[in-house]
Amino acid sequence: MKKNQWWKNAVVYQVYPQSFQDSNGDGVGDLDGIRERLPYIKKLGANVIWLNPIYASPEEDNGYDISDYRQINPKYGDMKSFQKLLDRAHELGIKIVMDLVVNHTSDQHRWFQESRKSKDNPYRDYYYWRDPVEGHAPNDWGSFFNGSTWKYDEQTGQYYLHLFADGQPDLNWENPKVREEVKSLMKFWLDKGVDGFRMDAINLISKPQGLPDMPKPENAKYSAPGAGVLNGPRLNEFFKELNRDVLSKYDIMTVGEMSGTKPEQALEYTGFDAHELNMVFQFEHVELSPNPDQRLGKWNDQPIKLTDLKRVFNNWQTKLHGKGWNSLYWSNHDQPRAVSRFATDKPEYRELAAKMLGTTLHMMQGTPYIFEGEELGMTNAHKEDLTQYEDIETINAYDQFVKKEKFVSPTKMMSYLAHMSRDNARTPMQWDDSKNAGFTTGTPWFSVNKNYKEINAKDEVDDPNSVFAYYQKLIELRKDNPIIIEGDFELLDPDDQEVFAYKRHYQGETLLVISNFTDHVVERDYKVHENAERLIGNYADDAGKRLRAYESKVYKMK
Ligand code: TEU
Repeated sequence: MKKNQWWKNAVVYQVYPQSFQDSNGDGVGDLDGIRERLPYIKKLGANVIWLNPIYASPEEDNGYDISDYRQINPKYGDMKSFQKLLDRAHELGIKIVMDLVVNHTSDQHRWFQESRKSKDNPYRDYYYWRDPVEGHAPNDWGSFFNGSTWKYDEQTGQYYLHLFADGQPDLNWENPKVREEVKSLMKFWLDKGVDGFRMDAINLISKPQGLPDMPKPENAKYSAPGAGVLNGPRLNEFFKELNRDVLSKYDIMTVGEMSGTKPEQALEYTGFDAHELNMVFQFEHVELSPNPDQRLGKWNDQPIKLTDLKRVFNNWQTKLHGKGWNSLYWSNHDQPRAVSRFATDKPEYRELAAKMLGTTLHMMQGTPYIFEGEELGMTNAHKEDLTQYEDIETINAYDQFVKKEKFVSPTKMMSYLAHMSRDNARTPMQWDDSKNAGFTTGTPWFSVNKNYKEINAKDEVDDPNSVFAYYQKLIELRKDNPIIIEGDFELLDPDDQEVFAYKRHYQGETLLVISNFTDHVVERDYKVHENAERLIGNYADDAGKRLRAYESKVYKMK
């Protein structure tokens, strides 16, 4: 199969199906709703959609707990509506990438239902079952959603492993039958014509041999989630097998979701000669926030330090250049909203800040991912009450740190949630200023952000000064400027705590990207040539060395 690496030129738009567009008034987004909105995505200029899971699921973790990989969750539609969506997208020149969630299944999946029946069931070994050790769980691993990764099952007197919720038992990839099942379901979707996979938590599939205890943070009962389990011993081998037997036979793209991964490891997986995956989602920039205590994991309410952010991007940009491929993202369904977290959502600066972040990221090397609403500058939800949250990670964390351990005060924890909860990203798409922001005519499954009258697509799509119009232009620029796709990366002034500036070089051209991350004026001299062309900027005019609040601009020079 001839491969042209089309994914290098792609811009991906992430659709969180339940929150995108409801077409039948039941309050939940659906596949027909997405199809109706394809012209919007086309207008933005993105040419690939990543769809979060739409498969049958009891939804303990918003669809990341799959009970049947070959069925569509009825609340989203059926296989016919899926095929119609795929066909229409293809007609418009938009590809669709599916979420592949195969580190674990739902406990309602037929394999697990069989597996738990008896120790000699043919499916027993599809999962990890272990005897209790001195009346306790087999090891000290901590789950991503708090507590132990082991759950005791009365029926056979053994524990099963779940790195996420108890309803998400981990598949045993050591068992070749499991790998054959995964390959078969991948082919099922690829044969329908889908254009690739975003592979969920995929660097957790190879567990360390013997499942040993892992070091614990001080005073903690369990090891940190994923500690010692990420990027396990057989990961490269499993990827090569998937590539050889399935991926290489189709003209598709793959992106592996891989927290805790360094550029050196990413190169093993995405290196152009590796025959594994096309790119990974690394987590280093989204895990930078200062952590008040190791036990708290991701929970905090502090801004990141710009010098740290620059260090991380510089490392990825330079180490992968010419050898592997980066994915570029500020936000997704697991992260808070980009403006709220990396800049500001204060109304007077929000639009400037959203455009500034867009520029900073989209001028780097790699495939950009835009999470629905990011192109409008949508913000965190600023919820004030725990009952307004629904995400399992958020609720479990509150239960553990506030209620069980009394380790964090309720007020402080609410502040952490407002800053970091995944629910900030999951509020419905803001289409217009009508009731429920035009997302649904019914009662939305999750409440709409209160600011939808000020921030919505209807106001933005035809306004040449909107965040939407700015993102359109950023996407357009990569079509006419191969330097954005191919150029190398040079970070300027790594110790500057206010401005993120870098250069790209390609075939005698230089791109200079300048972003002021502060809300005040700063002066910087980057020796911009007189004949430099200003390709884009978030202020109407150019004030030269004076950089205004959240100002961002890009020059092209010979
Ligand atoms: O996320 C995997 C993952 O690494 C997350 O646990 C991440 O660290 C966390 O969400 C940050 O807050 C994937 C999916 O993207 C996520 O939505 C699922 O909950 C998870 O896998 C389990 O399938």
